[in-house]
Amino acid sequence: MTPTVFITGATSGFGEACARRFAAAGWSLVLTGRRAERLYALADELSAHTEVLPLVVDVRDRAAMEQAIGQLPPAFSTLRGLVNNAGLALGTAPAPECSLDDWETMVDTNIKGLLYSTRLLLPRLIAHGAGAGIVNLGSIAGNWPYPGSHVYGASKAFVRQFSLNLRCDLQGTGVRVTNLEPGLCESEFSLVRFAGDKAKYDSVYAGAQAIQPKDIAETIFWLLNQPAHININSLELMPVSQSWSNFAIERA
Ligand code: NDP
Ligand code: 8X3
Repeated sequence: MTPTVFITGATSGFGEACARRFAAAGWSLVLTGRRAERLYALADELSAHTEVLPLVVDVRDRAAMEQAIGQLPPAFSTLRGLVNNAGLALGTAPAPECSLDDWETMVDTNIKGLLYSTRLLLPRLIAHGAGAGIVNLGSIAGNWPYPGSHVYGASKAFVRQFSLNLRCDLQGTGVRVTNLEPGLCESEFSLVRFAGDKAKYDSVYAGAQAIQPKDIAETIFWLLNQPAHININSLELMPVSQSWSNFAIERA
């Protein structure tokens, strides 16, 4: 049977690269995103290689998610993979200067959106059984604190713990769960974070040899193709150019 992967946030970055990687291997795809034009263009292109179902849906909209997933055609009644990728960071200002709207958007997308897709798709993953897997996009920001990370990092810490907890509840179903925790990766992520400021975007990646979306796609493809008896619980990766820095001390 042709395996199917459901990828949230396939209109750019990791999600788009994943769609291309899985399509190249002949997997059927369900792709989501809000930017309809981009999503349909990608689906059209990849349809030459495999079956692709584009779903224009905002992961924050629970009713829309329920409707879109509830109406999946029978061909998608079992899923081999779910890549919970849709997500974003907004800003790097210190907490006292942040907008509550931005904080809510991160919680609604990175936490609640991921919960909706997970809960709504679990029956299809369980129906597949052995070999099925969920890859959640965590981040190094969920593992390590840094200034300006506040709600973004906390949302990814939620994703990490939710991923580990899910494993407990999925014991016996054959469904695997991995929390993938990348560091610096070059994508529109930083354009979104800096509200479209290209100069700031460029300064984040200048000379850093950041990880590329296709590197992440290759990692996710590898994760979902591990032997069915193996679960990679979490996987943190950084570009070689990135490491840790010292603790901050305010001196009198
Ligand atoms: P991009 O900005 O390139 O892609 C984000 C994707 O998420 C887009 O396809 C976007 O689609 C989708 N998305 C955002 N909000 C929503 C929403 N409300 N409903 C549906 N889709 C949404 O970023 P990346 O590919 O870099 O990031 C993907 C994931 O990886 C995120 O969860 C991010 O936090 C995480 N990550 C990124 C890192 C990096 O350095 N780039 C490092 C570690 C983790 P659309 O706008 O069309 O809806
Ligand atoms: C994105 C990585 O370091 O910008 O999740 O938070 S970082």
